[in-house]
Amino acid sequence: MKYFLSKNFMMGASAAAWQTEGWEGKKPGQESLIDAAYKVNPDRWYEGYGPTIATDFYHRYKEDCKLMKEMGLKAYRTSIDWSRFIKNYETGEVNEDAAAFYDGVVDELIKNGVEPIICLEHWELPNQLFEKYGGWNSKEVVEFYVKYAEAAFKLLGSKVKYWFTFNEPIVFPELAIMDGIWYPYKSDTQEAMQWNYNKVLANAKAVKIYHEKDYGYQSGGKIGIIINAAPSYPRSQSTDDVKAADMYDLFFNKIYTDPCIKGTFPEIYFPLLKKHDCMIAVTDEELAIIQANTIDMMGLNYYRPNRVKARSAAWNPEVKFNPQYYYENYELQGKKMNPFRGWEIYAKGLYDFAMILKNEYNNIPWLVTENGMGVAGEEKHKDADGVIQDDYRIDFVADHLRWLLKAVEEGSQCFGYLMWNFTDNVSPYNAFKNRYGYIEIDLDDNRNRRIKKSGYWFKKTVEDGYFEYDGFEPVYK
Ligand code: BGP
Repeated sequence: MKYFLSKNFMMGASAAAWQTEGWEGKKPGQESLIDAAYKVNPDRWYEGYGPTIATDFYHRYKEDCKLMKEMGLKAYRTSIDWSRFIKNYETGEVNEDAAAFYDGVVDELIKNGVEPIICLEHWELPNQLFEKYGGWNSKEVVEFYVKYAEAAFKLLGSKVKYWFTFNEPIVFPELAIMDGIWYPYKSDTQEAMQWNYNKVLANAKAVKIYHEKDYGYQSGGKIGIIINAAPSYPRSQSTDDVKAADMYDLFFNKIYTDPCIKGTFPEIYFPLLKKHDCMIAVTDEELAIIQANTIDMMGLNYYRPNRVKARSAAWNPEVKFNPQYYYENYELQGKKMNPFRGWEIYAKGLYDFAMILKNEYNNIPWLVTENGMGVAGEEKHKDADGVIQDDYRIDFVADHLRWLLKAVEEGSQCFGYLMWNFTDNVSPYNAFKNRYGYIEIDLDDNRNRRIKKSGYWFKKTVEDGYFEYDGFEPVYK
């Protein structure tokens, strides 16, 4: 069957500064929290690879922009590395070399016909602000972020029309502060919730400046936030399973989508935190800022659905509160899996979340800012010419796109699809284990770039304005 893309539909790809640039050009002390995570424990990163060189985008961005043009990419999202861009994190003074680099990247994208989409924080919080102030636990850091955001708007506002304040702001609080999986390996739900809240506040303050000052909003620029939200499916329709799914939805979707899109937190949220002795520092003045400064568009990173069920055992009262108090993860039998990443593949989830945005979030304009498939050992899929035959990725993208197009047909205001990633890239901790790109990065050959079969599929799809898909089931092994 043929699926048609409208002319203005933004077909592109996404990346992040820290996952591509490498550390070249960074001055001593200019490291981000995720850089620090690697420095502290390189042993926990797959085969020791980390952000040090990454894809060497810092030196090779012109080559990458040329490839984008060749492939017909309409948009490319990346981030500014806050820890690189700002010289004095407290005053917001800019590092001129870094400014020249980001200016150069944006110019190069535009020169190659690619719309630049810029995110201000893809976990590149300066490590100095973490060490001195406790990172996003601190309201002072909110103010430092606002200064940084304004410096970025000032530099690039006349060229960049799509801005995002944060990428997946929940991930660091969740994995590093609440669940002790990432550095700094904390297990403190209250602090994690303060990080989340402070990021929502920082988002609103950055939106306010972008809207009120003349950095491009008046001439049609847009600002939003990227959230890794997904539908929360209960195991069954029983009251307890549905409640578990609702609570999951609250703690992992709504504490961002509600305040950022509608201006208010769900009514039950603060009372719940109080009930569990986890209440955070919130003022009426801040809540008023959040209410008055909502986003223009949303970015959705969708990889997999959330499946939950009611807990079968009571919470251990000696363990401090964690949202898991209310749910357990549910393993759906027979689910389609990406075995390399261990994530379920469920393309219809994208349609379902599009309908949630349409029906419960004022039908806000949005785009898919990430969706993709990380696969290990791709070199074994090379053909005689050395081109990776990643039919599984074509299947993944086509299947998600067709569900997305169905949502658009039904009135969802989705205006684009950015695949993760343009090239293979460094993942947190998994480093180069699972490959995500339309373009291969050859680690054994000077990080050379080679377009995969999916990249040619992308090019043809953009040129033709449609793709054909019959829902074949590729072998993932
Ligand atoms: C998202 C992040 C990306 C990217 C992606 C794939 O959560 O925004 O930075 O890494 O997931 O996940 P991973 O790299 O962990 O496989």
